[in-house]
Amino acid sequence: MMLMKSTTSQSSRFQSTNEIRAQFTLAMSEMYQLEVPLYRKLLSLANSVNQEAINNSSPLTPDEFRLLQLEHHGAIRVGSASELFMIRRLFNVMGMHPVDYYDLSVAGIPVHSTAFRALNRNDLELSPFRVFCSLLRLDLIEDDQLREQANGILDKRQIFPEELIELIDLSEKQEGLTEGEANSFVENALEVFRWHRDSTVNKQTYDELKVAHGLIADIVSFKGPHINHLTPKVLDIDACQAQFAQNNIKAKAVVEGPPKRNCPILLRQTSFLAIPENVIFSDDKAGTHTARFGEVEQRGIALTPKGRELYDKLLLEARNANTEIAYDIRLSETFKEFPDTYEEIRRQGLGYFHYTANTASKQISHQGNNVESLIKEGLINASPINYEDFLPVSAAGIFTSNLSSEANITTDLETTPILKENTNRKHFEGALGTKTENSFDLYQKVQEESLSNALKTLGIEP
Ligand code: OOG
Ligand code: NI
Repeated sequence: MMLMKSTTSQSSRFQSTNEIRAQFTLAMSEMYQLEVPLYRKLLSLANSVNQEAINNSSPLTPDEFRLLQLEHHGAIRVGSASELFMIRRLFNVMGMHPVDYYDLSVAGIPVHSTAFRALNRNDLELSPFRVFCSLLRLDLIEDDQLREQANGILDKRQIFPEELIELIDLSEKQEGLTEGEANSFVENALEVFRWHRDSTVNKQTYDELKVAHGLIADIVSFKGPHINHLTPKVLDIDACQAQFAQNNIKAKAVVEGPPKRNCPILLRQTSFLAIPENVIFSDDKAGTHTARFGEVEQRGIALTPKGRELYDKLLLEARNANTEIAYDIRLSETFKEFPDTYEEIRRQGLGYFHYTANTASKQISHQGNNVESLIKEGLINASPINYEDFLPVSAAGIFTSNLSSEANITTDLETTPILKENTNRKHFEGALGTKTENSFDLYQKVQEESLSNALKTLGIEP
């Protein structure tokens, strides 16, 4: 068992939430490698790409290397408000809290989502695992009868083992779990995300749900919200994409997110396509279901609202530009407008930075607290803050690549009706039982606190 300090105050008789999350990540990874053997292959590809990248640049610290070996995220899809409510309580036991709201219905995908993750840098560094969690929007099924039927099926299912519910109650009551309780919690939580090849519906119902939308069939037809992918971090995602092709692994046509840059921004992702798995329907008919895949991610600096606005604008431009030109070329072209040095990104207020005092050069000749001149004088260092969240357009791309072809998706993120989004968010947060954290606020807070600490260290009034 890894030894980890928790930044949250907990009595020592309890496991830290970081430890429970780390243990859960390992257990999930082992389970998924057994369930989806191609994922095991992806892990080994990711590993060799990372080794190669490390050989070609500066070596990693042991801690950076340890982090690289761990899955950074996974995703699940739940069917009802009560399932989402309990999932929130489940992740809370592991120190994971809902951050941001993603309305994917604007991209023709009948879900809305959040990501459960640790909130502060320390905790994320100790155990980075987060879960992108989507809730089905049953109201988007047009056929009244099918909607009622799906509702009835979801109403009847219980995805959480009794023992797990008791452990979640206990953890909330005593504000933590002992080592023994935590082991049992991880074991039981794993059951929620396990694959079941026995479908709860007959073949005809499955087919009807699938015609309505591939995602609806995936969410409604099974005993629980099977984990649908896991995602390790890679240091060179383009090399990974090339490796998929070289190994004859069918992958997404394009890497989602920004282009390759000197100063990576936000998040780039690609995946191997979902594989067909054998299922047995409740009428004993055999069939296949295609929903589960493997993904890799590469992360860069978190952007401010101003930086994000520029990112969204350029991405849209690239998507709408002359489609006779290859997408990655269009993307690099349009993103030339986005500054590609950290200095410019900082000066234009496009990204978030973590500030530290450089006490070695403490020859305070300095007057005033102008950050730019403090940096120029070498009194303060600024390092980029890593983006820890997701991107709705990319997520929509990941969803669509992994759905069967009959699903009729239209991507139209430009025309998000804001009022409607607010109503949807209210419903989502109502089901969740809490508001989602705003990631901009979280990054802003880290930046502000680091700056005020740096100034204090230098003895300068903020
Ligand atoms: C989630 C897709 C979104 C990502 O990395 O953007 C996602 C899903 O397929 O359920 O995981
Ligand atoms: Ni993902």
